Amino acid sequence: MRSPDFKRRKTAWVALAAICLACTLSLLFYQYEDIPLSLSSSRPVNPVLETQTINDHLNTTTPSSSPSPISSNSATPYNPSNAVQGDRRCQAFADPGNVVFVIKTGATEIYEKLPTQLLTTLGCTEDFLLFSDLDEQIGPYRIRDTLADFNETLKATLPDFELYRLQHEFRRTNQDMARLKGEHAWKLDKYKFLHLVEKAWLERPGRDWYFFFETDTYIVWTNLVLWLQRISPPTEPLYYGSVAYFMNDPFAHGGSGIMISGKLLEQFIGGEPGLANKYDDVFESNCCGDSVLANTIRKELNITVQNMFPQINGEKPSTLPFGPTHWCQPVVTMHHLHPRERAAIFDFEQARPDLTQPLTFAELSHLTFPNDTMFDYEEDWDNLSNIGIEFAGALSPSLETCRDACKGLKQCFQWRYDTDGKCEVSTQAFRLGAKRWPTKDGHRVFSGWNTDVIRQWREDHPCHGVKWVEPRAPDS
Ligand SMILES: *[C@@H]1O[C@H](CO)[C@@H](O)[C@H](O)[C@H]1NC(C)=O
Ligand SMILES: *[C@@H]1O[C@H](CO)[C@@H](O)[C@H](O)[C@H]1NC(C)=O
Ligand SMILES: *[C@@H]1O[C@H](CO)[C@@H](O)[C@H](O)[C@H]1NC(C)=O
Ligand SMILES: *[C@@H]1O[C@H](CO)[C@@H](O)[C@H](O)[C@H]1NC(C)=O
Ligand SMILES: CC(=O)N[C@H]1CO[C@H](CO)[C@@H](O)[C@@H]1O
Repeated sequence: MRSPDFKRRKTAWVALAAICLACTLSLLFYQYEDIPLSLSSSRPVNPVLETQTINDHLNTTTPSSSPSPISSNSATPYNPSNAVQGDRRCQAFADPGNVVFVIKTGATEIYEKLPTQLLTTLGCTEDFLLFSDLDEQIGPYRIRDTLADFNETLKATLPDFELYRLQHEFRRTNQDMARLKGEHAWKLDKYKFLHLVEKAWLERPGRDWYFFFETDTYIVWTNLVLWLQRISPPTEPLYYGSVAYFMNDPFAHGGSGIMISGKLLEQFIGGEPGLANKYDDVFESNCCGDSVLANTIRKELNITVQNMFPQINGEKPSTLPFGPTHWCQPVVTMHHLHPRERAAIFDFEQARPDLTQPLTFAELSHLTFPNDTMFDYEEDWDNLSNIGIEFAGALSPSLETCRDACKGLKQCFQWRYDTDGKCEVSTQAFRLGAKRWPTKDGHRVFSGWNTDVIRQWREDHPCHGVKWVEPRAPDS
């Protein structure tokens, strides 16, 4: 059941979301203005838009004839008025109560990314913890500075903490911190990981599970609850995630979500703070905080991450490689979602006939590749095809020969042609990809999909039951 202040919270967030939109829009007009930073590093802070100006976009936009594939399930459209009656995900599964949700964010991105996270993924949770790099109160939500107890000497001297100091100055002088967004925020982020884990445990000790993720992580709530039912209660120290490597050492990738059992944290953190401070000086030399977390768990407890990929993964509907490797498994997490992409998955979930059934990649593929309105050709689009095609006599192919080469292959899902004369295809998976605007020097990319091949493959591969991923050693 919802707490009585849920409606109030929701109203507050709708208002905040509106304010954010207004902020973002006004920010767009500042993008090429010099940002008056006094960061000691010479690198400029990234402007809001990475590549082109708004005017460039408007000028080159041509209306697409086919509908956007990322839209609500057309068979059973989600009626927004349903939202008033409640979120169907929560009706299917209430919060099991044995897991602590821990969200890591940063002051430069929080107003852009947190509202939709709260309105979608977190809509069914009873309890969660919000950690950032600045103490803030946003409406009813308290956001903690994860780095409050970080070694003061290091905090005052490490170049990576320049942004941390600057954020306090921006607050004092009432400036918009979203303008500080970019690589500096990413560099500061890694220092949070151990304090994050320590604070989560000390604040909510003794729960079965601790699930750490970020504001741009999407969690399929119903799948998460079904997964937790399968693995609870944990009787041993467990550390699950999507495995990545740094210097040959495996770690659970943070943006994909990291699931750690209480049994592990009990041994790792103990009853009082101290563990995190012990390792404050090791972060600077490591690329990533999630890697430091893995190394520290291994050092302290001799426990290694277990791989849950692709159930836990770092892609999203437009970049997922649908096919043999991503098909009958349930999708629990996705990463790098823009707020609108998040809303589209939310609607897709609400429109499912039975939310108590696991959502597989196969089913999710209908969000990006709807049976009837699939993309078949797009100009200025990168479809992430990745197998280079060589033509006889080292001839440079044309767009047509590239397209025909794909049609001639046995199972070619899609092709991509670029104006350098490169032709690439994909035979192992179908992926949507994204708009890719022409570069200033006129380089363009074109993409096409063999929709019949995709439809046929989908029909030939129905899922008989759901393949839950079993935890496995990183190298297996
Ligand atoms: C927009 O397109 C027109 C006509 O193609 C061109 O003259 C103009 O320079 C373009 N503007 C920008 C900002 O690229
Ligand atoms: C902070 O780090 C410095 C440099 O590594 C170290 O000398 C100092 O003892 C640390 N302070 C605390 C309180 O741990
Ligand atoms: C760490 O664990 C591995 C495998 O579980 C074991 O072979 C090894 O002996 C352990 N090392 C220590 C120092 O306990
Ligand atoms: C998808 O389309 C194909 C051919 O157009 C049709 O045979 C098939 O039944 C459709 N599948 C679904 C799930 O609608
Ligand atoms: C993931 C992937 O394959 N990305 C490719 C998209 O296309 C560009 C250029 O065409 C490549 O450089 C990327 O590697």
